[in-house]
Amino acid sequence: MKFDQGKGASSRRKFLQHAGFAAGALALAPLRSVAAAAVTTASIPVENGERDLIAYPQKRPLLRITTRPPHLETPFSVFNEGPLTANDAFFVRYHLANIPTSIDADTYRLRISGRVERELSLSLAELKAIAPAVEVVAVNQCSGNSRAFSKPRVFGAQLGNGSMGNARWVGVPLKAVLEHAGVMAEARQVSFKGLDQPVLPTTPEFIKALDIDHALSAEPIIAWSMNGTDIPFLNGYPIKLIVPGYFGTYWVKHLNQIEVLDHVYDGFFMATAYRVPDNDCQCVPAATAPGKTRPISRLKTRSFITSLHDGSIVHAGRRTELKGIAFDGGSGIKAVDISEDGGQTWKEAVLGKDLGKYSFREWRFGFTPARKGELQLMVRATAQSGEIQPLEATWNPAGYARNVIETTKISVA
Ligand SMILES: Nc1nc2c(c(=O)[nH]1)N[C@H]1C(S)=C(S)[C@@H](COP(=O)(O)O)O[C@H]1N2
Ligand SMILES: [Mo]
Repeated sequence: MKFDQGKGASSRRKFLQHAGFAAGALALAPLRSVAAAAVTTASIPVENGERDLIAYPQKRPLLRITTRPPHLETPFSVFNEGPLTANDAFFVRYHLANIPTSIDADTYRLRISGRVERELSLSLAELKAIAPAVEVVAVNQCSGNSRAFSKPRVFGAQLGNGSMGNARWVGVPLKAVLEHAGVMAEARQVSFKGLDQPVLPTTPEFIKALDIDHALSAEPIIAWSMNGTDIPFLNGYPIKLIVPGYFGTYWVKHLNQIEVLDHVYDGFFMATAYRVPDNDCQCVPAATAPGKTRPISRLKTRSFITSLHDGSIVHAGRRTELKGIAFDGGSGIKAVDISEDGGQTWKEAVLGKDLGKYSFREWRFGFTPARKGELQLMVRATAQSGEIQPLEATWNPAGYARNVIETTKISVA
């Protein structure tokens, strides 16, 4: 793909046009031909689970959920490659069809306004100079990850388990930037907006907000580096808000406007969308509507087997090494357990290297299946916070924050 990587004299990023992307009529042909050499479809195990595998610029073929805007999922096998998700395999999600197709890093500005002592308009160089860079390995997971498995099924993008990824992010603390601007005493929330725009004036802008205490905590960072290199265009180049432990909806891409507010932000993507039932399980009885809701926030504890999938075959009497990942909303993983008997008894897996409490934690488990036949393997994580995955799936109308104990059905031959 011929596009400017920003390594030359100019750091202008302009590649979606080369992919035929900016054309109003959506020139799919070049995109198809990119992916043609690879497998062209894949599926997730639900009705209507067939997906095209499409390669976008800087991306290997990913599962296409929608085209305009691009919404791509990571094929699940990628999560067996290691605890960090490669940039070219990382999922992509946008809400608004008018996404940037060309970004000039030299003229890019991040504006900070609202209830601040000094309004700022920072170049990327000025942003980087505000404070020493910090690094965090953190999971970005879409609120609707695994939504397609909701029963009864729910409206929204029918996502499998691939709308998540784990990366090493480098940037400056949001707190340092806000303090540079000088936060006024009446501040209650901080809102964040990126370069993407609605096509129609009636469509709400994608703006997210964090409470002031959260925004001024050590957690959120404004990052420019992902796994040691520039953030891929579709993942938010040149800068993206990283909110470790929080669902991906707050991780605003192509971040260019920060506003300190003296009130709770009430735009569509906070007040209407991305809300969960206001109770401990964030759930309601299936097919009912919640009374009170609140904005979705921290990730729930999850774990997956990555080395085997439904239909995998292992051999009786032969040792099998299981491998997988686990994560939670920022307390860190305490234990991962495996059950071979439908959840009656559990055996502890061995945890892999600790990359930090916001990261995927790899785990391994060796076992020797005794009998031939079908075998259901279950994996369950317990977080340092004490949170443990439920055996029964909970339900909410948007299919958010799924975290039921996963079962992988394999055959022993
Ligand atoms: N500017 C912008 N940032 C955004 C969004 C968006 O639509 N526009 N979507 C959010 C949602 S819902 C998710 S899940 C993550 C996905 O991040 P990724 O595309 O880098 O994987 O981006 C978040 N940041
Ligand atoms: Mo999302």
